Amino acid sequence: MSPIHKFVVVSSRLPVDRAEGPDGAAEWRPSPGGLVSALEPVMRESGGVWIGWTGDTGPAPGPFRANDLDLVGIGLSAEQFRDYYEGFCNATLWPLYHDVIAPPAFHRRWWDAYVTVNRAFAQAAVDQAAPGATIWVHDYQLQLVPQLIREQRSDVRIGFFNHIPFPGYEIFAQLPWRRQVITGLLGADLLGFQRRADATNFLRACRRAAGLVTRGSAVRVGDREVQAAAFPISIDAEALEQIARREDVRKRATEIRLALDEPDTVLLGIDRLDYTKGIPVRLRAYGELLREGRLGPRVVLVQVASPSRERVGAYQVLRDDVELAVSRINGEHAEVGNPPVHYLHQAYPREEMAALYLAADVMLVTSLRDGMNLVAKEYVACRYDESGALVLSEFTGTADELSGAFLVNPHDIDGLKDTIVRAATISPADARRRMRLMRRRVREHDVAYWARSFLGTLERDG
Ligand code: GDG
Repeated sequence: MSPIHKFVVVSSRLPVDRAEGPDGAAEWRPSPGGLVSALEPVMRESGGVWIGWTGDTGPAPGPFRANDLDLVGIGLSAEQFRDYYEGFCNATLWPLYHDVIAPPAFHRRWWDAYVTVNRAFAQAAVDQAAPGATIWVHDYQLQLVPQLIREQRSDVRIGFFNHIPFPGYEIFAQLPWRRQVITGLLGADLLGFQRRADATNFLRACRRAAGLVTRGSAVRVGDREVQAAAFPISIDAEALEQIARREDVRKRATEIRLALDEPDTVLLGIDRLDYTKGIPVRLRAYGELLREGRLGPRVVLVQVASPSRERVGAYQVLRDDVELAVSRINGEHAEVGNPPVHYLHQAYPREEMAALYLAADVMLVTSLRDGMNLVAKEYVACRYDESGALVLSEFTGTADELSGAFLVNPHDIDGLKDTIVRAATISPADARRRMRLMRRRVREHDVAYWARSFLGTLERDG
């Protein structure tokens, strides 16, 4: 097939999941997310194509159409799944880039698999891109792809966006392949990060690991200049608010509070079950507050912990820790039919998530480290009546944007407890003032704004 696409998105996962249809044949179901809704208009306008992994170890489907999108599926063998995905992506890069909250493992075999898989993604992009095309590569799983494309194609513009933090140099320097990663990334014309601090960390790594010269946000690479800057990602705030305003969703929110026995205060946590999200510190603070009676008798915590990376060791340990903590709290404080923690290790449809956001008085986001944290923004988008309070970790990208939140250091349990109490006892007027501030930010800087500003900068300066 000749390369025909003027716009190519390369991300670890495709925006569809393979499922079994009613007749037993494979079919593709949309897995909607902010990224898809932001990029869909650009994809349609420019006849774009999306390259990504299908999410299983079946054979690669190659180019196909689903959901009105042109897609190219990359396959992973069982070995690549283990060494590249579970290994180098989830057990080396993820903990390293999140400030080594869990110890990263370094294995040469995993690195080799990372190189091989990155090559396959890069080749697919090269094959799909029309002359002069724009290629947008996403995230830490694909850091070598920009340079691997550049080696074959000098005619294309390449952008890269890192969804997770970029660590300080003292941490990044642990990576045995740090120079190769920097070189891989610098194949791009524009590198986007969530926060300015991430871009600064990256620029420092260019100087220290690769001996390059930087000036402001630019890195000189031979005769090219690469830009590194912050583009904080966001959500489709309008679409989510529309869901939250639906009558059936509002009714469901009322039902949830009824099912919880109409407490005075509903606290909510929604996270992938990941050690970066600070679920254990949240439970610790909540357990102590219950013991001290500081939240009153009619309080509940609903904690959705959606299953994630269940075969990786650190995630199994975390799950055990969280479930032990939950049952300790419930064991100590529950009355029959009335547990103080409702723990849900399940994934829910968007509507149920919106109903939960509507049902919660206080949203708890206590990540130890988080590139952005979209859950915080989703809560704000759903609170169209301007009520509710957000407790937000300083170590999220979102904290740079939402000045109306109650900011906390999640490592400081006493500080966290005090902040939860303040948020739970906020006056309606103060809540409104804070929520209004946050809602304005999330509405104006939505995911479409993010995509426009990244692609605009790539076209202009890249
Ligand atoms: C990475 C970075 C950065 C969760 N459970 C369910 C569900 N979710 C949705 C949430 C939200 C998304 O998943 C999670 O996004 P986060 O930003 O909170 O976190 P990560 O998954 O770690 O994402 C992060 C992000 O990339 C974007 O750049 O912000 O820092 O780590 O949208 O609503 N959605 C549904 N059911 C669930 O059970 N439908």
